[in-house]
Amino acid sequence: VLLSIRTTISMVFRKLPGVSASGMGLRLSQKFVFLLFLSGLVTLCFGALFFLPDSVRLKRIFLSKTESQPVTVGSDNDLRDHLKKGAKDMEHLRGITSAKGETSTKLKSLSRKPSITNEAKADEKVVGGEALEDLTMSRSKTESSSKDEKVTSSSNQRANTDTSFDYNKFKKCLLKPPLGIEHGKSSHPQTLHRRDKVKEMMKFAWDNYKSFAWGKNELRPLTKNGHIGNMFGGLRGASIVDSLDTLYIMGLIDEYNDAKEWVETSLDLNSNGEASLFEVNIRYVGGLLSAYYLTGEEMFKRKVLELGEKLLPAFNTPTGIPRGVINLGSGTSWSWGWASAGSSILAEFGTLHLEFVHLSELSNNPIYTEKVMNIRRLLNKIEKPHGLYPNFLSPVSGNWVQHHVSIGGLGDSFYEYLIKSYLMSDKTDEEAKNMYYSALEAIEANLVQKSPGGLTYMAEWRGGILDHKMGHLACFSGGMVGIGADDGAPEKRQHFLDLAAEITHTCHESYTTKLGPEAFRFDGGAEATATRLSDRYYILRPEVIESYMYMWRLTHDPKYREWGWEAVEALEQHCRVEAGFSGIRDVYAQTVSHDNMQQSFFLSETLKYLYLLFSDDDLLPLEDWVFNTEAHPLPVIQNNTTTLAGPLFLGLC
Ligand code: DMJ
Repeated sequence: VLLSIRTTISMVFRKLPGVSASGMGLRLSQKFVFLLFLSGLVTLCFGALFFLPDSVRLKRIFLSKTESQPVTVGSDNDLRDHLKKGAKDMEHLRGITSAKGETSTKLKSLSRKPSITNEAKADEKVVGGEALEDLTMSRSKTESSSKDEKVTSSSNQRANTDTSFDYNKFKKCLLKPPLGIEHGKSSHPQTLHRRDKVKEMMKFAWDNYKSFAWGKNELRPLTKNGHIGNMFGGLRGASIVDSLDTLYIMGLIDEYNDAKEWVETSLDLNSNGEASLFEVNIRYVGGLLSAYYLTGEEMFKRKVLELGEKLLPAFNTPTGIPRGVINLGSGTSWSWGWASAGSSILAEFGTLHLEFVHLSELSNNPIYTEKVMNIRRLLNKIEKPHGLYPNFLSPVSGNWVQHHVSIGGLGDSFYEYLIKSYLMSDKTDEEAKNMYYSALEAIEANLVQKSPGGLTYMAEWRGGILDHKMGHLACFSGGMVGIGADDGAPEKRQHFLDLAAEITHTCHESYTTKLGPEAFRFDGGAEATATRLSDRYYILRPEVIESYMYMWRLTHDPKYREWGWEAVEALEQHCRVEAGFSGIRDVYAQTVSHDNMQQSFFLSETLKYLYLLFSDDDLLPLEDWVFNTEAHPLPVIQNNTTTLAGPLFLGLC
C-alpha cells in the first residue's frame, strides 16, 4: 500500500515543473511535504479502523481481542467503571431516541397525555406480544457480527461434549412422579368431564394443524394452510415443539409420537434465518427441555444442546446483555429496529434464566449459567428509578434507555423469571429472591392501583406518569404473586395471596364476554374494559387462565375452575372454527370476526393450563416443576448442587 502511495505521489510530482521523475530526486521541502502527507494518511487509516463494524476482519487483526468482548460484571468496581463509561454513551443514545426510530407497520401508537416527559415521549411506539410476533426484523444501528468470534468463556472448552447427565438419577431426585398417581385424574365426575373436553380441544387443534400446516410454525384455520412468520429465523414446526409436553401429559401418545418423529427427522437447526432470541428460547429451547425431562428421550437433549450453542453469540456485546435478534446460521445479532437506540428489551433478555441454567445442567457446561448470571448481576447493580426496572436497556452502555415500566408486554416475564429462578433453585437462589421481592415492593408502591369500582390493577409507568391500563399479558401476574406468597416476609404471606386473588379477579372482570381484550383501561369511567377498538382483540392468549390455574392450586377455591370453564365455553363458541381455533378481532362485537391464526402458545399454554386446572395437583406437582413462560415444565434443581463449575443431577439429591 505504501509503495503504491509513493508511486502515485511521484507521478503527481513528476507532472509538476522542476520536479524529477524519481522520488529520489525530490527536494528537501518536497520530501518533507511528502512525509507529512504520508504520516497523515497512515494515521487516518488506523483511526478509521475504530469506526469499522466489529465484523470486519481487519479490525480484529489490529485490535486486541478483549476490546470486543462482553464485559462480565464481576466486581462492583468493574461495574462502576463500566457504567461511568456508559453514561457518556447514554447522552448520545438519548439524542437518537428523540428521533423517530424504525417501526413495524403493526406497531401501535400510544396516544399520550400532554404532561408526559420528553424522555417518555421518546417511547413513541410500543409493541404488544402479538405485534412482536409479526414484526419485520429491521436492523438497528447496533448490529454486530459474531460469526467468527469465539464464545469467550474459558468454560467453552467443555461445550456440549460432556453428556454425563444421568436421566435415571435425575428421575430419582424428583419428590413425586411427574404425572401423578393417575395422570392427575380427578375423582370428581364434572371435573373429569371438563378435563376430557380440554383434551378433545387439544386433539382437534393438533389434528387440524397436522392436516393443514404440518411442519409450518402455526395453523391458519380459516384458509386451512400454514404460517411461517419471521420470529423463529429458519426454524420450523413451532407448534410441534410447543405441543410436545402438552400432548404427553394429556396422554395423546400417538400424537406425541408423531411430534417426536418430526423433531427427530425434520427439525433442522442449521437454519440461516433471523430469529428472536427470546421466542426461540421460550418455545424451542423450553419445549425441547421439557420434552427431554418428561420422557428421557436423548434425541431431545441432543437437539436442545445444539440449539443452545447457536444462541450464545447473541451475548457478544460490550455488556453481555444480548441483542434481541440473532441469525442462527452466522451468529450475527442485532437489536430490534423498533427498539429505541438499539436497546434490548427487559422481557427478552430477562427471560432466559430458567432455560439457560438447564442448558448448563444438561451439557455440564457452565457457560449458559454464566451468561444469564451476568445479566442478573448487571440488573441487580444498576440504579433503578424508584426501584423499578424500565423496559429498555442499552446492550452497549448497560444503561436504561427509557423509563417505561410495565408488568405487561416488554417487562412481564422478567419478573416471572426472578421468582421462578428462586423456586427452580430449590429456594436457594437468594439473589433472585431478593431482587423479586424488591421489585414487587416497588411495583406495589408505584404501579398497583385501585379503580373507583374497587378493582386492583397494575398500571404502566412512563417516567413517573401513570397510564391506567393493564394488558392481557400482565394478567399472568396474579399467578406470579401467588406462587411467591410463601417465600417473602411471613407477615406478608396473606397480603400477597390477597393481591394475587385481586389481580386475578380484575382479569376475570375484563372477560365480560367470557374472553378478554388485549388491553383494558381504568380511566374515563372505564372499569377493566377496552376503550379503544385496537385493543379489543383476543389471540388465544393464556395469561388469565394461567392465573386461574395457579390460584386454584394455591387456594382450591372452586371459583377458579368455574372461571376456567367459562373460558372453555367461550373458546368453543367464539374461537372454534371448522379447521382449528382462531383468535378474534373484537371481543365485544356481536358478530365474530376471526384473525385466522392458531397461535402455538394456545397449544403450549392455554390448553395446558386449562388441563391442569381440571386435574389433581399431583400432575406436574409444583414442588418439582416450574413452568417457563411458555408453560413448558422444567424440574426444580433439588438441593441446588449447581455451581458454575459443575452439574447437579449426578446423584446428589
Ligand atoms: C407467550 O409466548 C409467553 O407467555 C410470553 O411470555 C408472552 N406471551 C405469549 C402468550 O401470550
